[in-house]
Parts: sequence; structure tokens; C-alpha cells
Amino acid sequence: MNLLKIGIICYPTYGGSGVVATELGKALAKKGHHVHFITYQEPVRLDSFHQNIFYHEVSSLDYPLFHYTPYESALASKIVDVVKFEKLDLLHVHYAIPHASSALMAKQILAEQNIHIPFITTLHGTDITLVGRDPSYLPVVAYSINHSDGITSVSSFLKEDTYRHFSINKHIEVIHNFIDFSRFKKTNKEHFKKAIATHGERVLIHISNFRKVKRVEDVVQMFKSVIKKIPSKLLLVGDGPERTNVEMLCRQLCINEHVRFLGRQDAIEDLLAISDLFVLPSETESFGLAALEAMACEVPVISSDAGGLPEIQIQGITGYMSPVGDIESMATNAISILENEDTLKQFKANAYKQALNFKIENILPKYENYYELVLRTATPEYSI
Ligand code: GMT
Repeated sequence: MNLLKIGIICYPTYGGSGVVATELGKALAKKGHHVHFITYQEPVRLDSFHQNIFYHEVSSLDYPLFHYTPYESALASKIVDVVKFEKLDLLHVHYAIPHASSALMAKQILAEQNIHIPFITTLHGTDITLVGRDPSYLPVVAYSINHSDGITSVSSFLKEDTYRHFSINKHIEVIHNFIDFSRFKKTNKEHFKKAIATHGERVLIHISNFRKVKRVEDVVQMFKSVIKKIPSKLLLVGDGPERTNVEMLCRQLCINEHVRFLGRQDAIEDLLAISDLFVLPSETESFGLAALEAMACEVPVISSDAGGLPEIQIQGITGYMSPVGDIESMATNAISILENEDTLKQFKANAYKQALNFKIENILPKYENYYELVLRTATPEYSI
């Protein structure tokens, strides 16, 4: 495998696509590739210096005429600059909107200067299942995907959903998300657990960006049923538009003394280390990286059966999946895991074993091989 100079374009935020993009970049840098992040802020997970990682901030001139700052144009211009002066071999954009169209624009600008740069678009989820299919974005999203030199998706579900809703005439390579076990592994935080569950209660946890698609209110409703049978605490981690509604619901259900809102947390592995069950009842979930991270920390998962979750969950082994909105069966399944110590231990062990299948050592070569394939196809003069 040649060492490459790769531009990674992503959202720098807590969301799953930004996390995947950053962790992928860090792993590529460890292998000797030069990785250039191009985004409007330093990525959240880019938490340490690495000699092979570079960061280029996209800044855009604001002007009173603009109702919206044209980030797409500023991003395309920055990509042109970085490709040209850092002599990048390849661009890898994560989340199609607006990254794929910015990369396409930059590619066309550079081609006129006889600089040919292929770009790969990785589809992550709501860029296809929710936002991307809105008429305000669909034509541009479909066009920029079709004019990508390579396309990957984080699950088979998302690949099929893309073909179902967009007229895509190209192959989509499925490369699942991954776990870096040097970061995600079970650690002993018993002292911390005692601070949260002072009487040895079970700990349930939900981590998300509290958007409607996550159905966080279903987490609270199922917890209300669980707590009737099993002394438990609920940790709600993250923040977003639905947080206030969820806080109000906890008060209405008179369970707020058993629920802790922890807001956005960087060290989620410490919270997972004290948890007994991860709950993710999403309306749609192209993969469910948060669920896989929980499993890597030996936490079984109660989830909906939406989207790509059946590609990581094994029913009755790593946890249970229920139809979206089926709060009763989620509660019943949670109780069946939590009520017996040996059962809980078995599910924890199963969850960890399944997570190992997604360790980054298994997934990184798939991206590297795909880079080679795209480079050979898009730039015939490229040689290994
Ligand atoms: O989970 C979120 O809502 C954030 C979203 C994103 O686009 O950053 O996550 C998506 O990408 C993650 C990483 O590939 C996937 O694990 C999530 O399942 C996916 N979210 C949805 O499909 C709702």
C-alpha cells in the first residue's frame, strides 16, 4: 500500500459521521499516511497532536447581503487551495451534504489547472434517509454522489436505501463503522458507579444528539416501566433540540430523581464502563455507532430494529431489537436482561465479542484497498 496524502472533509461535531471521519484519519496517520482535515472547526475527537495529521480551517467572509454564509463555496475554495499546495492524492468526504458537492466543484476547478484529484463520498445516514431526500437538496445530492469517483456507505441498509430513493448509477461499497479498542474498552470504574447508583441499582444509558429521530422520549417511557421492577438509574448523555421536552417528560412521570442529564461528554467510555444497558430506540439509524461503542465496553443494547441496527445487533444475544415505538417490548426485554446477574453477565460478554468483529484493524484495510481501487480507476497513471 502506497502512503498517501489524503484530504478528509467532515463535520467536526459530536455526531457519528464526524467521529468516524476523525477516528479513520487518526488510524490512517498512525500507518504513515498524511491526513489533512478540512472543516470549519477542529474535529471534536482530534484530541492529540500527531505528526502526520494536519488541520485546515474553512473560514468564509460574511457580508450583509448574505442571509446564509455560503459555506459550500468557502469549503470548495479551501479544498482547491489544500489539494494544490499540499499535493493531495485523494479526497474523502463524510456525509454527502454539502461535502460531496463542494468536493465536486473543487475537482472541476482543479481539472482546469490540469490537477486531477479523485474524491470518495461516504454516506452516513441522515444525508440519505432524512435530509438528503428533501426536494431542497435531492437533485444536488444525487448529482454529487453520481459524480463521485468512489462511494461507500456505513451499512448494507444504507446502500439499499440510497438506491431506493436516489437514482444512483454507480457501485456503492459497504464499509461498516469501526471501533478503536485502544480507546473503547471496559475499565473498572466501580467507585464512580457507586456515586451514581448508591444502592447498587442497575444503570441504563442513552447517548445521542437528542434529535427527534432518536426518540429519546421512548427511552424515558421504557425506563418508567423498567424501574417498577428493577431498581435503576438512567443516564441521558448528549444535548440537542429534544432535551427540554425530555426533561419535562421526566418531571411529568415523576422519575427525575432517578434520571441524570449529563449533557455532552467527551469521555463516554467512562460512562459506558459503569452502565448495564444501552438504549437506542431510533426512528431510523443507518448504523448506530453509539450502540457499537457501548457493546465494545461490554454493554448490551436495547434498540429499535431500524436501519442498520440488525447489522450490529444479534437478537437475544447482544441485546434485543423491537419495532420502532414498541416501548412495552423494549421494557420487557430490558427487565429480562437486568433481573438476573448471570444473564446480564452473559449478554455483556456477547456484546463485547460481537463488537470485536468491527475492530478498526479489520475495517481500516477495507478503506485503504478502496482508496487504491479508486486511484487506479480514476487516475490510470497511478501505480502501486
Ligand atoms: O447519529 C446521528 O444522528 C449523527 C449522524 C451523522 O450523520 O453524523 O450519524 C449517522 O452516522 C453515524 C456514523 O456513520 C451512524 O452510526 C448513525 O447511525 C447515523 N445516524 C443516523 O442514521 C440517524
